[in-house]
Amino acid sequence: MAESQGVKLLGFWVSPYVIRVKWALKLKGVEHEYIEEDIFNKSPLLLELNPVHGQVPVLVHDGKPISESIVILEYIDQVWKQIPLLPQDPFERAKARFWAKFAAEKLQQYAWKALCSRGEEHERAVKSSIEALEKMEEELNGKKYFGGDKIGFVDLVAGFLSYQLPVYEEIACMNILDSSKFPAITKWIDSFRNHPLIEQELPPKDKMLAYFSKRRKEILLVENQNASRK
Ligand SMILES: N[C@@H](CCC(=O)N[C@@H](CS)C(=O)NCC(=O)O)C(=O)O
Repeated sequence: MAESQGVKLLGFWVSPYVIRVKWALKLKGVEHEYIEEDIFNKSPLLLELNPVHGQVPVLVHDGKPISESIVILEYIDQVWKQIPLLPQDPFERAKARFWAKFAAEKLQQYAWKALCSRGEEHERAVKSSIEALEKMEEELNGKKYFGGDKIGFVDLVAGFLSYQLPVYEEIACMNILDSSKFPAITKWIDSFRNHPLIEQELPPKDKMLAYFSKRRKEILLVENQNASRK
């Protein structure tokens, strides 16, 4: 495939931002070279390619670097037109962008906060996660995927729910994704996770449990130290 020449992805194995880009490349059949980064000891290449944030993912296409996972997804969708991720209709497109933004900026952030906080802050974050999930449940109702019959833009952005949220729940002993309360999301998770191309890019659960338990401890420790300094 001529246009897929010179595609590189700088990533980090458990990053939900990276994984959504990997899924998009897989779904579209774009061959690429994957370069694993150590985000705790960033390479000169990463800092050169993403000098503003120094974060992964970075997609490099024909030598040009693109950062920010959602921007990358849109770029991929415009360059490799097969298996479209965003709808063609302008209104439906705007709606898909709206829900992707909601999943990334609300749900994902609340769930992370719920994992990495204690006490009232934790309770508030769990409540906000559940309320955000209720909105996603309503949006999904009746459809197999957020994108309709096929996996689309919103599915890729909300995909972290299917494999990271259960890990957060186990570590922080919390119940956000109650299947009786969220039947549509529960069904969606099942279809999404079991899609052969999605499944291939899911990090091993035991490795995620170990990684996020450690991150949570580190973040809570820093918060305790800051609180005792006040
Ligand atoms: N808004 C960015 C977030 C990317 C991000 O937070 N990446 C993390 C890995 S999960 C990272 O590179 N962290 C290193 C750092 O922030 O210094 C996106 O959507 O791509």
